[in-house]
Amino acid sequence: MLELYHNNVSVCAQKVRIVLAEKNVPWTGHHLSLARGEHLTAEFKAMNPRGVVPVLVRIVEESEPFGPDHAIVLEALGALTQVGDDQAVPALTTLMRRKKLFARKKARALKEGSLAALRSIKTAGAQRAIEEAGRTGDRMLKKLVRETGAGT
Ligand SMILES: N[C@@H](CCC(=O)N[C@@H](CS)C(=O)NCC(=O)O)C(=O)O
Repeated sequence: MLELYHNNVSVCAQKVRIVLAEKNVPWTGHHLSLARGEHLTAEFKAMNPRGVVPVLVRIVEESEPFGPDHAIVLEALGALTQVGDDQAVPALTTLMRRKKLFARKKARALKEGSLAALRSIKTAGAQRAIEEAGRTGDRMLKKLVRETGAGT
């Protein structure tokens, strides 16, 4: 299940709620009062150091990328190209190493998306994850890393 940290009057959060509704994606919400500064607590900033809403979490970690959530996970991978730091690297690493019998096409799309996101993130951690995948990944992953380069 996706979790959204949001606020009722924040237009930024409303946009995300609209997309989730349009796409019929179930989610649970955590409402934060901006007036009371609930977005400025240490706990929330650990999740989003910028201290702003909305924050949509667990898309990549807890969705079913080989099942009904495949398309939304691919979209999330597109968004993760914008992250610019190491936060998403562990989730992307796990995702690109996932395999499933008889789901070759989906596996390929997920691996390609994860690699593309890691390449755009461009940090040393992301770079290491790609190199490691090229050495120790499954056959498909190694091939994709070879075909697209390690991103240096
Ligand atoms: N596109 C930005 C927008 C986030 C944003 O600016 N959110 C506003 C509400 S619309 C916010 O949380 N403001 C609280 C504050 O600045 O203290 C993001 O998601 O990073």
